[in-house]
Amino acid sequence: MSSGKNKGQNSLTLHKVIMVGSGGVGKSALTLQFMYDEFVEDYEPTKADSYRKKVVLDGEEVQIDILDTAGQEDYAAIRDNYFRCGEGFLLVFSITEQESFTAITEFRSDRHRGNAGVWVWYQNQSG
Ligand SMILES: Nc1nc2c(ncn2[C@@H]2O[C@H](COP(=O)(O)OP(=O)(O)OP(=O)(O)O)[C@@H](O)[C@H]2O)c(=O)[nH]1
Ligand SMILES: [Mg+2]
Repeated sequence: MSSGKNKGQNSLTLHKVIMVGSGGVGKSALTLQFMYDEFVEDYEPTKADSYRKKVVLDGEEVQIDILDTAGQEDYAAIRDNYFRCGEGFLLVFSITEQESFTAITEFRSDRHRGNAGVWVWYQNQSG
């Protein structure tokens, strides 16, 4: 992740990561796995949820702020508001759903060209 100039409430460096991808590809499942080491089987479409966790990164204790966005188009307006503040983006797609890969590819190239954040593609096995 980049410069780390943001500071959290208790002065730890804060890194902002945004989960991006179509509805049902597994963004929330991945987020909850990272946060609580649990796999959630139920599917409840997300509007927008945020999480914060302390981790050690390159020997330094930092805070990771994860914004789990909505894949469902019904919530697109809420979701799009958040993208500006991202520092790192995890682009999630399902290996069983070609359109979910097309969606993140278009998202990356059309709407956020020039964003200096870190972009990571993640292939999930949803469905
Ligand atoms: N088989 C399988 N199921 C998965 C995997 N990841 C998530 N799921 C399931 O797929 C469904 C949707 O997962 P979510 O994590 O809620 O999907 P999402 O991307 O957050 O969806 P939205 O919030 O609507 O954008 C849930 O029932 C999960 O349990 C996976 O890797 N394999
Ligand atoms: Mg979700």
